[in-house]
Amino acid sequence: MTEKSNVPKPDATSTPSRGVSRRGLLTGTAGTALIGGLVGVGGLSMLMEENRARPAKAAARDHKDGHVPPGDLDDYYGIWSSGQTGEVRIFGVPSMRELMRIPVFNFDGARGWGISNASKRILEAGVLAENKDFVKRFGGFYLNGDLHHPHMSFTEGTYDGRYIFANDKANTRVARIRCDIMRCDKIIQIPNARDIHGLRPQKYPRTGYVFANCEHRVPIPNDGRDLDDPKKYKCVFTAIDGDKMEVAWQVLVDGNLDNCDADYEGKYAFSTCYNAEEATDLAGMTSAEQDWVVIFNIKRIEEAVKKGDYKMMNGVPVIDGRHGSPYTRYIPISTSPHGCNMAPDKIHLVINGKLSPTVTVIDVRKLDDLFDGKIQPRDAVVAEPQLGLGPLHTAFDGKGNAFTTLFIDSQVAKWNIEKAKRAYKGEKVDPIIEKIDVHYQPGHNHTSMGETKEADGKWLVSLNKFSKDRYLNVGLLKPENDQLIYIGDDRMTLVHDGPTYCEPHDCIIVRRDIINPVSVFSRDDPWFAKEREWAKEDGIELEYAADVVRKGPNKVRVYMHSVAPNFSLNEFRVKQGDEVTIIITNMDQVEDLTHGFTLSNHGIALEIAPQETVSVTFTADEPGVHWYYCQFFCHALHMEMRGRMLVEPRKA
Ligand code: CUK
Ligand code: CUA
Repeated sequence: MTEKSNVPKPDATSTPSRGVSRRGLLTGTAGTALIGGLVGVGGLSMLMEENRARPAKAAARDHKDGHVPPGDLDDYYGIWSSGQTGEVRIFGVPSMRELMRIPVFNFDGARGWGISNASKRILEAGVLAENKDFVKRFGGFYLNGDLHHPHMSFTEGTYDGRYIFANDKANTRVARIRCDIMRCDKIIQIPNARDIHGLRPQKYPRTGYVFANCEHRVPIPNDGRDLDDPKKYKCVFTAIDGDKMEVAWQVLVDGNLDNCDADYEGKYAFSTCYNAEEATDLAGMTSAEQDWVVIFNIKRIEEAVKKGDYKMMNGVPVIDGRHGSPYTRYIPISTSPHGCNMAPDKIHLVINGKLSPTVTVIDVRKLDDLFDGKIQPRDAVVAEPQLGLGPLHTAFDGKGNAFTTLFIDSQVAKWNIEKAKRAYKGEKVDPIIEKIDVHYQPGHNHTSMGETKEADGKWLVSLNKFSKDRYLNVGLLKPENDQLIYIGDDRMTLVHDGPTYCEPHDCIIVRRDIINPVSVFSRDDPWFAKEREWAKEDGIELEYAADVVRKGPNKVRVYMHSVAPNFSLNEFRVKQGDEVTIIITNMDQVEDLTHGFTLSNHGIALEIAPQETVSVTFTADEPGVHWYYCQFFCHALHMEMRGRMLVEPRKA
């Protein structure tokens, strides 16, 4: 049954076609023509169009001092993690302006993330069957995350602008963000693993695999067995198929895995590996002198999967890659190494010592011989310069130099890879070129395009864990301090301090031509495939809908669309206890004309992007009048963009 609303459907000819300007749109509909007369909206929007039309001067400037004048665009997208906040943030580099946040492992009331059906489908899919009951008490998904490592998909050794992948250490998940719409479209929880930490995409030939490290060892299956027998706990390295977002295979390892990276030939992946002792306390984990970097032989592992040399565990082929396995090699490194960074020269892998003042440089061209037994593991090491205290992560300028954060020294050391190799051979040469103070205690650092073959050596960001006295005192918790350093000439120059909310671990800096997001949804986007299915089933045209469709005694679907400043239904009627699904399509077609749908006292708020269809499902428990309104300021009559849900009491 379909109830008709009292709001006339706009006829097709009054709906503006794609490419129409905001001014054209605002003056083209009956409602806005009226408002134009009242408050001069037409004039205002014309002014906005003129403002925009001013040519951007970004191309002409080099922004060397980090200053991007008002109206200028940045040269790079900075993709920032947010640690325990659980989202991904987008910065402009070099301005360090925060441009946007992408909710992923968190709840976001502005975006309706965790409220809309689309976001819930994604979040709920990111829970393994064995944990479904457990997370029910949170509404069916985890409410927190710990997102350390956001990295873009690669094609042939450089960023390709398709996806950003990120880990959640808190709940053992991996997420994917579609760069065209800048939204998270998939989350998976990884079986057989605990607490995914290091994450890097395959660089060549393409991503392909997303490699993800299990950090904390547990029994597999973790069903109550071996509680008191930590020697039997296990850790796996996971390869995820980044196109399907499914686990492709896992490799059982000794120790526990920390950070990882991949080579430029598609042959090897690497992980730093600590706790060779397989202990469960700090003293035990650091008692031995030595841990490893584990080398994974991708071709051999793929062959093992093909020929069946694995155990199926929780639906995933698990290969035994512990010591003595043909699929891995363990190169000894001083105890508790941390960062794992492949250089853009495609040859050198840098392992950061953390507890040791050194970094270890491995020549990946020697790894074939290592796997063939022609050399010993340490023979792959070609340099081990001593840089300072607490080396955590290394970035590269593409000109043979490396930049290593020194956590304890609060410095970044710039050093030369060739010189370090000569020093390792015994020549009297100092590989360190320069050290710069950072404020304070840096973790990750990153250079512009630095983890790709297109590293351009312009910018370095040092992500410092403490800001101490660098900003106004804001109380108990201080911001972190992300510092921007110009590295395009002989000296490192600190140009900007940027406070960040807890706690970005890592970032990437991507040339702006590589990322090209859309401003308006395509009407056939899979993002709202489910809603299209419902509409088809109900014989509704989403784009012009103003319908209440009863699906059963306790089930109602409410379809509407929006054109600023109207919802096509300014009231609808349901019965107390109905399960109500509201499906709204934003028919505005100009960029930046986002609407919202907030239903008061129901905990419901949705973002509705231009040409997007959004839905939300809830139970109308409370009889009475409930206003819904648009919460994104979209029009001079934005405050009037609202309507009423009338809930009839159900007679007992
Ligand atoms: S880890 Cu945070 S400083 Cu999670 Cu990449 Cu090294
Ligand atoms: Cu639509 Cu405010």
